Parts: sequence; C-alpha cells; structure tokens
Amino acid sequence: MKDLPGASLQKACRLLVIFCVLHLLVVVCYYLAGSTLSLQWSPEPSPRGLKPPQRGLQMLSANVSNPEADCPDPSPLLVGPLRVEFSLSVDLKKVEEDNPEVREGGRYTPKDCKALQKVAIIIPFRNRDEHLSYWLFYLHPILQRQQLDYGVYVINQDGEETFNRAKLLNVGFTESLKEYDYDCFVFSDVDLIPMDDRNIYKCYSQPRHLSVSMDKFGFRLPYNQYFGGVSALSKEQFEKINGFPNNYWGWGGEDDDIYNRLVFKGMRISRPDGAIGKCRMIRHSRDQKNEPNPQRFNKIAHTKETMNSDGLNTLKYTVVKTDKFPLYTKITVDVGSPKS
Ligand SMILES: [Mn+2]
Repeated sequence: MKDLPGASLQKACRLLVIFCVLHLLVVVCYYLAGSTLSLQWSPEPSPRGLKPPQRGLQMLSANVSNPEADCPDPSPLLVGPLRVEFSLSVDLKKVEEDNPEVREGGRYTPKDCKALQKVAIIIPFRNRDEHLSYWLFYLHPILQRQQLDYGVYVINQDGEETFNRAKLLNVGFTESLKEYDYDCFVFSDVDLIPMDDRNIYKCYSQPRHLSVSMDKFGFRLPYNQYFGGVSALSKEQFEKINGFPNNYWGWGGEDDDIYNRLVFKGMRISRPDGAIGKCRMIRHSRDQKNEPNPQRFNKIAHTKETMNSDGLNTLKYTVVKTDKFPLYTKITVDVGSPKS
C-alpha cells in the first residue's frame, strides 16, 4: 500500500514530461513553417543570399496554367517595391541555379501562359562585368515575374576606340531579330536596376521611358525630354525613326537625338509614375574612351536633317564573336571608329 502513492506520482510525472515534449514539438513545427513561408514571400531579393521570390511565384502561377491562353495583364506575380543594393558581389553560378527556367543565351518563355510580348533586352557594353552580374541577378527574376518572352543581348564594343552607345543599340536590334521574332526592344544601360517590378519591361502604344526617377538625379526626371537610361520601343516605332544615330561617339547626346527623332515622327513619350519608375544606378567613375562628346550640342540641333541618312539604313558593323552564356548572349562587335 505504501508504494502506491509513489507509483502514481511517477506515472503523473511521466505524462507531464510527454506532454511537454509534444508541446515543444508543435511549437518548433509552427516556427519552422512560419519562417519558410515568410522566406517564400519576401518581395525583396538581395545579394545577401536570400533567394528571389521564385517559389511564391510558382504557387501563384499554379492557378493559371494554360500555355495557350494569353498571360493576364498585369501579371499576378508582381510584388511591387524591391530592395536594391550593391554591397556584396554576385556569384553568377548561384544566379543560374536560382533561375533554372532561363535557357541558354538568357532566354525565357513563360510556360503557364502565352506571353503578351516578345522582348529583346539590349545592353550596350564594354568592361563592366561587375555591373552586368548585378543586372543579371536582379533582372532575371523580375522579367520572369513580368511573364515576358524575353532574351538578354549584351552588345560588347570590341577594341579601344571611343564608345558608341547608340550604334551598339542598332546592332542589338538587328542581331536579336536574326535570332527570334521579337516585337519589342528594351534598351538598357548595364548599371540601371529598377526598384519596382511593376515597371514593366515591355512596349506601349507610344515609346516608353522606364528609368524616370533615378537615385543619381535625386529620384526625379532631370529634364522633361530626358530619354536616357532604359527605354522601350516596338519594332514599328524603332523602324519609323530609322533606328538610332550611328555617329555619336563618346558620352552624351545620343539619347536626346533619339528623343528628337520620336517627336519628329509624331510620337510622344510614355512613362510610369515616379514611384513605380524608381531605379538605382551603380556608382562608377567615367569609363576610359567615353569622354563627353563635344559635338553633341551641334548634332542634336540637326536631328531633323540627319535622321533619314543616319540610322538603320546606314548601319555597318562586323560581328567578331557571339557567346551563348547561360544567362545572356554576348555579341562582340566591331563598330569602326569616328574617322571611318
Ligand atoms: Mn552609368
């Protein structure tokens, strides 16, 4: 009889311990589930190793899986404002792993619906590999969320001659069309990253200016006619203005010439609002062989007379080499020199 109270106490203790362990397990389970959930939905990819919100993306896109049907407009995968920073270096191998649906050469096609536009992204380039890594890290997830059928073309100016941004853009237009039936062309500097994925990298009924509030200019448009940075023209809009000028060597002016061309052909610039159009530029010093072009003011004043005899119809270049990398196509091109 005297053993009995001890035995029941022991039994009670054992039950209590089991209950506590179960409780702890449940708490741990909820904690883990909660933290993965918040990771999946993080709208702010950063180079610090957080994955871009791709799994959240798949969960959403599971609802609309009809490859024949047009993708919804706007895309339901957009997350809005993004955190953009350039503090840590980017590992391109990891960017590749994080974007398994991007095909060789930097091509992507949504598989759950039919993209509304086929977009070639054209990036004029020379010796900016670090900037390009950031661009690829940030833009591939964004462009996929925008459900675009897109390809990334880095047009690399060969040699040491003065840089010619606009001519490289003409080359990008021409070369990308040899590869695929693109209907829209986004021309982007390599160092500009959008801070909101609702700034869609596609074409509109009027030429589109996308980089409307850059941190470099205090998140404001530097002047009303500004068309530099990132812009989008449909194939028709681009051909209507005879493409871009080929003879702006060095920094500046070519974007104003392009603006003039658009206006002379009766077009207007369309823009996102200042909040959606926010973007960051990676800080850098002036490139070698890209000094401000002293002729630029004189040239801009004569766009009307020169635009029909300088552009797509007079474009001459030689492709030196084409590299198909996993995240982009690099076309190295000889665009000649100011004298030739
Ligand atoms: Mn820059």
